[in-house]
Amino acid sequence: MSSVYDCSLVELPRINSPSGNLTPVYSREQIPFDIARVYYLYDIPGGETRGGHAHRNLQQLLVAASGSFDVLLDDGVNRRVIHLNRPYFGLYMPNMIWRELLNFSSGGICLVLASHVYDEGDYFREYEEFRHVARGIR
Ligand code: T46
Repeated sequence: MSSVYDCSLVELPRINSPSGNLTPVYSREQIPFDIARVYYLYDIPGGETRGGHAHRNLQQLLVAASGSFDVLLDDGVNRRVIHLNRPYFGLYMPNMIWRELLNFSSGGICLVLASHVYDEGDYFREYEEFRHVARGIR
């Protein structure tokens, strides 16, 4: 069973040059899963929150590709808030973690590397259902 303490900040490689910087990410190197999907959140209106769900199986790496935002993590018992504001740090999240993304800066972009393709059946979208299942597994 995953806990919020299994969520970790991963420092990603940086290739710096006078013309700008580049960060590569490889499956099973910086992250413990094979990347099946990439998506990104952008044009987030001020004050909006994303997430508000958990995944049965999905693992992800979240990166603030531009700007910053906060990630509230909840395993059904404990809560943590992680601030992301550098494109060379990623937040690794195992499965069974409720997440809310909030306090997006203007122009903030959240890049996500995911272990599985999109599957609505993988979501818990009701917090009480998630908490009940998560606490039952513990
Ligand atoms: C998470 C945060 C960071 C797709 O069709 N394909 C996709 O790959 C995704 C992720 C979503 N969708 C559709 C499903 C919904 O109709 O886009 C709509 C919004 O999806 P969702 O509610 O998942 O969006 P967010 O931004 O609230 O959450 C997503 C991830 O689901 C979540 O795991 O950590 O981004």
